[in-house]
Amino acid sequence: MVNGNKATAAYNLSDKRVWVAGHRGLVGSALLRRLSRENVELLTAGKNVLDLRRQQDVEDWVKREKPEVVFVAAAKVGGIRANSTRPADFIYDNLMIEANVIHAAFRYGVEKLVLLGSTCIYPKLAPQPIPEEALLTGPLEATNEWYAVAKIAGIKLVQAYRRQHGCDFISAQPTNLYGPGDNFDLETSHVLPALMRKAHDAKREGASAMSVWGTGTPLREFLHVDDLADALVFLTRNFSDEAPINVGSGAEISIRGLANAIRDVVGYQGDLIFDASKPDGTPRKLADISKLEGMGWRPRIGLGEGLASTYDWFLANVANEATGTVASA
Ligand code: GFB
Repeated sequence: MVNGNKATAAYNLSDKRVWVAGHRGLVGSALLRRLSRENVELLTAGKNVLDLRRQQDVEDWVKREKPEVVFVAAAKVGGIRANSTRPADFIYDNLMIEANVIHAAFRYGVEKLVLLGSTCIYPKLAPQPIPEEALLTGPLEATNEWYAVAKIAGIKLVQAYRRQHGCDFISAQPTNLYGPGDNFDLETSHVLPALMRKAHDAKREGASAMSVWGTGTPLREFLHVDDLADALVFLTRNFSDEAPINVGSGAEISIRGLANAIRDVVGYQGDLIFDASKPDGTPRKLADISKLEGMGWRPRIGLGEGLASTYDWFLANVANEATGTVASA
């Protein structure tokens, strides 16, 4: 049993039955890779087996499979365009997944649950770098408020089940993620895989330029998903508190800077054309990771190394497919 706002002693993961909900997504697949190095029994359920938006199905599955640890890595995710154009999917799917998994975890005695949030939960004009205390202190960024509201509800569910039922549930807020298993579909993806695909296609087609949405001035922080997975295992062991905790790389780059770095990795020498008819979104989003660093965890994969290995993964797994979509985690 835990107090609502008090950290407890280290949690022992050894020999536990660990369910990674959303194991085919960017985060879930990284968690499987990371957890394969631990002495745990991994549980997964594909979308064809279990629809996490259906409460009874989720309760039946948790009752039967008896996970002791749960990672809620399942979510409807996407880039700025997908968030803006499919608000109902983003709020409904995420609310249902979180509520169903968290409630079932409570009912069937899950020992530890880790909910994945996002730094877009913070106000559009939050102080930078953004401390966890900025939550609910101002209006959200309009392009992703539906997703953000659902993720804030998830944080509140975690807090409520801690306070009322003493559950050892926590929530982590990752910054913008990338890596193997990402979604490279130009309509629904985040910026990093989108620009990688655009640079790759432009090089292959001999195009003189590639398009970059917005003005190129927004600043973003990127974290390799293998670093995130490592941080999540660390937090499972060492963190028990109702307050959210940020997970980031601590380094930010402009969208123009990112586009240039991607051109270098891909070997594309054409121009960048900035399409100001597309939204910039929030001007800056750098997470304050001093709380996590203060506990002794540090990111290891720099952006240059991460872009190179992600491009290798793209070449091996996606480049020759028609669309390369992995639409939701
Ligand atoms: O990654 P992204 O789609 O989402 O866009 P957010 C980041 C920035 O890159 C925006 C620009 O300024 C985009 O206009 N950008 C430039 C592009 N070219 C492209 C392109 O080809 N594709 C895309 N997608 N962007 C998301 C939220 O916000 O962050 C999600 O919508 C989530 O809910 C995620 O929280 C982490 O960083 O703006």
